[in-house]
Amino acid sequence: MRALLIIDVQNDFCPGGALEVPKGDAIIPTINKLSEQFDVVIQTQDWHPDGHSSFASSHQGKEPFETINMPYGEQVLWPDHCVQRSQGSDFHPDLETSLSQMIIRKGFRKDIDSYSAFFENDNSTSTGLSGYLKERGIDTLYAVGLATDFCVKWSVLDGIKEGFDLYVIEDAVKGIDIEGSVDQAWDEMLDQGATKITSSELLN
Ligand code: VGL
Ligand code: ZN
Repeated sequence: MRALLIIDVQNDFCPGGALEVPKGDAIIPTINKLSEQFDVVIQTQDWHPDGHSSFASSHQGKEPFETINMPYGEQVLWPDHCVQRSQGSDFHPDLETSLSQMIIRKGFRKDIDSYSAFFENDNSTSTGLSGYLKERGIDTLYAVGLATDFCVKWSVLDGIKEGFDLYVIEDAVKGIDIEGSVDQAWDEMLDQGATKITSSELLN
């Protein structure tokens, strides 16, 4: 059985948001159409506490988009974004959320960031999504949302490692693109066995 996985379509990742993905909102109409074609729709929501360790503002003298070493490895520092209960953490108002059966929140532990829908950035703390999908008999995922080069990429790579078949819908994802990171993300995803498709192959 297949599921649509809608990653982080939240105000802060859309134009005007704290960590905006250029034209991030442009994929929303396509995602809404796709949702209607799926029996199972799952969403993720980036959901950070105030003062989260991935925020540059939590590290003296650091600016957004610099990197630091965390106990679990290298971490890009971000502007404050998707703070729990803030308007920026809400799903974009145009996103159809009523068809979603499960919303998985991630990044709520202050000391670990979580790009992936499956594992936090330490690569071992599970969000529980893999077990949820397996218990429901879901073996194939179609990934859409934001951002191609971070949360989409890590969700796809971890999903493959967890044994799922992963399709990435090219016209329903958008990236932040730091120094070629979108092209690199595609290379990594395809290299690890993801399949790139367009929404027209699924919509009729
Ligand atoms: C994301 C950076 C920080 C994402 C989340 O959704 O891609 N990127 N937090
Ligand atoms: Zn985040």
